[in-house]
Amino acid sequence: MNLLNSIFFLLFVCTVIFAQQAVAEKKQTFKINDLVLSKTWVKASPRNARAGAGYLSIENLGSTDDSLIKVSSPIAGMSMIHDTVIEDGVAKMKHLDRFVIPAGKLAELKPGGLHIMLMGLKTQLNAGSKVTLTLKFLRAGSITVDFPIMKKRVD
Ligand SMILES: [Cu+2]
Repeated sequence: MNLLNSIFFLLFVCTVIFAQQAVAEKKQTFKINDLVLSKTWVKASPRNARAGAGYLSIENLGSTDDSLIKVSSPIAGMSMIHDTVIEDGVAKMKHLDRFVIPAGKLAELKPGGLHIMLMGLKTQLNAGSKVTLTLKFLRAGSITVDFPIMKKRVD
């Protein structure tokens, strides 16, 4: 193998490893009692942004409704559950005390809809880094998960 081939081979190996890590991150799920959390991510935000948003999917495998009742993160002064509502043609964010995940259903928090609002950011939300979030559910209990920071999630 000449030098150029070696370089190409290394690039190939690196690309394969990187792609596998990306897939592993995408498929990562977390189980807490009857709930399965997936597609966790926080949107990368511009320099000096004071607020950010986190998203995930929550599947309730149980036969009883559950609710997300509290969110918190060490990187935010305050974390809240928000929904997006259209009022007079303008998208506005609405604070929710709780968010119900019906029995046997999949609930999705995603851009343009429900989200976890991170306010009073203490650090920048840089893509490639992670945000630790603790989610408290009425029935299932609390779970702490590292949400990867991404510019955009495609899946
Ligand atoms: Cu919000």
